[in-house]
Amino acid sequence: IVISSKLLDPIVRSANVLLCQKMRSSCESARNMIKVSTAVRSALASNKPVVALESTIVTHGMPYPHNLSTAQQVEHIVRENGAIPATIAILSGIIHVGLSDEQLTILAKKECKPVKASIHDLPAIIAQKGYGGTTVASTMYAAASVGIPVFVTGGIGGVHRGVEHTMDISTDLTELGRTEIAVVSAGVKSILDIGRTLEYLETLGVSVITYAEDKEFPAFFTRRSGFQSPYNAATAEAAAELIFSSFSLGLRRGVLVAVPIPEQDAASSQQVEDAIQRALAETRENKIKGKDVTPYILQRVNELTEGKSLQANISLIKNNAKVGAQIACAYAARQT
Ligand code: PSU
Ligand code: MN
Repeated sequence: IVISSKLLDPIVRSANVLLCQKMRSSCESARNMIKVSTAVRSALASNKPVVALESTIVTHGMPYPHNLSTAQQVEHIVRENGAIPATIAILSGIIHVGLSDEQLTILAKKECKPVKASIHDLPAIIAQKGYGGTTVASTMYAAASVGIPVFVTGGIGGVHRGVEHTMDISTDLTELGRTEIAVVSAGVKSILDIGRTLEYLETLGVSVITYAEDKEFPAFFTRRSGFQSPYNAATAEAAAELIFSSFSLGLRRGVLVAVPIPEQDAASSQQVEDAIQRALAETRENKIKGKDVTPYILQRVNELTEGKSLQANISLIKNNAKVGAQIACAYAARQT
């Protein structure tokens, strides 16, 4: 039997509508736990482009005051490029979507003792009315549940090197496999096993796109990882088109957009690699495990490269903010 796509189209669409309604009602109780700022709420209501931003980078990814100035500059770049920024974090047990400058400062100073809040940490932090910097996974969850289509970060978590001994695979990947949002990042840090991370994303059915003329998947601090993405998009419009078709199909998965760091900002790969090797050895010697692994390595790599990796980190996140805002604008235009 051949079913024409014309016939199938309304069926798929009505199934999607039903699904969305179901998702909304099951999220009803989450509404009291998620507070959307006025600016973000009105942008979403009028279909203006919104870009979600994570906050683990503020609470655990960078030292004060670099974390605060970077977060403020990133929000500024999103605005300059025509979108509304929605930084997501947990304050007094409530997930905030869109932070005031005052709230951002409270988190950046870290006196409120914010915890690294991934998906599995949310119940406890909320129950205990605590503070948290949301990871890629929990930011995806919060952003998607209020209808934000694009999210910008520095780098996502992935499959760790030595996974055969530790089983350490970031829940960021699991979330990409089940949450409908586009994640714009500079690829995956070489503190992780990049090849296995890409394999795992394929298993989860996540579309991975390199934002460049070619398909080489970037390695966060450097432009090349030696691995290929299955797809690439050279313009914001092309990326938005792909995101639009993923969402329209109702695949209910994320799309990963990997943006190579600008050439002039890339760190020396040998220096970073040496620092990573040393930091990894230290995590084994000092028995650092679980959620502490990523923040420990990030901090040590920064120390060992005398701040060079931090500088590269700041430049790439700013570049991602620009690209992400442009994609959000193209996506909003595509929808109307
Ligand atoms: N990778 C980076 N910088 C980061 C992180 C990852 O290059 O700041 C943070 C992100 O918030 C990411 C989290 O979601 O670490 C992943 O932690 P884990 O591997 O414990 O899931
Ligand atoms: Mn982990």
